[in-house]
Amino acid sequence: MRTLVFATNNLHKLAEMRQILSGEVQILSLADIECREDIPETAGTFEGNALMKARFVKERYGYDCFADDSGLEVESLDFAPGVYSARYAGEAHNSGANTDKLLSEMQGKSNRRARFRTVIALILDGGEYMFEGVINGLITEEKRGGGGFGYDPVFVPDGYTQTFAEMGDGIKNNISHRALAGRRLSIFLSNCNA
Ligand code: ITT
Repeated sequence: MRTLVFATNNLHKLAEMRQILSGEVQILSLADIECREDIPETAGTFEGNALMKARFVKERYGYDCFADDSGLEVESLDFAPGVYSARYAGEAHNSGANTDKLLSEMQGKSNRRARFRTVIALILDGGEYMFEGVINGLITEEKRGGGGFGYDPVFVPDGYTQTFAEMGDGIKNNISHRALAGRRLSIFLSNCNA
């Protein structure tokens, strides 16, 4: 099985991606390669940030790797918080505060459509590749459920009645934006092996 570093400091993303790619890619964490730095992500797009994180690890640590930049885009908020999802309520990266701020900005809005988007940047054998995953859904009026992370308690994917935080990791990791992008990565890697 191929081994790749996943350039993330978000342990929830790490656990999800290990489940999504299980049996296909062995994932090393930043702790496994003794990278304890705060990786800059100052680009204005998911694509730019994902590439910045992957290049940082490749250039400083030498490993082929991939990074995920992701976030929530809400139609009636002009697609905010977008690339600022992790720090919507400030630099503390506090999920509870971010979600509270989102619900408060959404008060009184009748259009509650939103989407989660993930862009994965892969650096492999000298090449750079991108994979995207999107899932559409609705923002709830209040938080529901204790699973997942980030904005999961306020997002109900289309075709479901439960939030990502209510449905459990097994379902979320089968249908989420990260699962879709991860599956594209996985297909690419298996074609490279062929
Ligand atoms: P790394 O940059 O170290 O990977 P991060 O948490 O800072 O970790 P991002 O910059 O990509 O990651 O920000 C993503 C934010 O978007 C994340 O902190 C959540 O607030 C939100 N988010 C992304 N995917 C999510 C998901 O599956 N469920 C809930 N919230 C999610």
